[in-house]
Amino acid sequence: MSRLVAIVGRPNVGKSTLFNRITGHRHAIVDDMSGVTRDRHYGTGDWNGVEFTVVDTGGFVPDSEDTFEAAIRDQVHIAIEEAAVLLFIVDAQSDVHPLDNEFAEVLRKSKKPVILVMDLILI
Ligand SMILES: Nc1nc2c(ncn2[C@@H]2O[C@H](COP(=O)(O)OP(=O)(O)OP(=O)(O)O)[C@@H](O)[C@H]2O)c(=O)[nH]1
Ligand SMILES: [Mg+2]
Repeated sequence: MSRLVAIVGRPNVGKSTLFNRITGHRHAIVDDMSGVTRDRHYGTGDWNGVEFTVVDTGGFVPDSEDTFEAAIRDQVHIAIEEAAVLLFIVDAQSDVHPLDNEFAEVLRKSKKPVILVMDLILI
């Protein structure tokens, strides 16, 4: 899978909304409730005629013992590993969240190129 772009971030910051916007479909479930996306979810985007694969991931919660959150974490690590570039989504309507800081550390360790995406104003 070439040119893989992974959409990552803490829960409920608009990752699936951006995924749907990039792919032009509404395949990813968007909801007010956090923890809605639990699996990796692939789609295709196009940037000026260049096709790329994009993956939506669940919200990353470090160190949680919740079974679902732990499973989501595993999925996010796989997506980070296979991606060429990471879109780190944060909610610009709120202050920097402690989970953003902790997740930033995970991204730094990955040594992958990271693009910070904030204030989506998509809808
Ligand atoms: N106003 C506004 N609301 C947004 C925007 N992006 C997402 N939302 C809303 O924020 C909520 C969460 O959006 P999702 O796209 O499901 O967020 P997510 O990061 O995929 O959430 P999880 O999969 O649970 O981690 C939904 O109610 C969206 O409608 C935006 O750009 N502006
Ligand atoms: Mg989601």
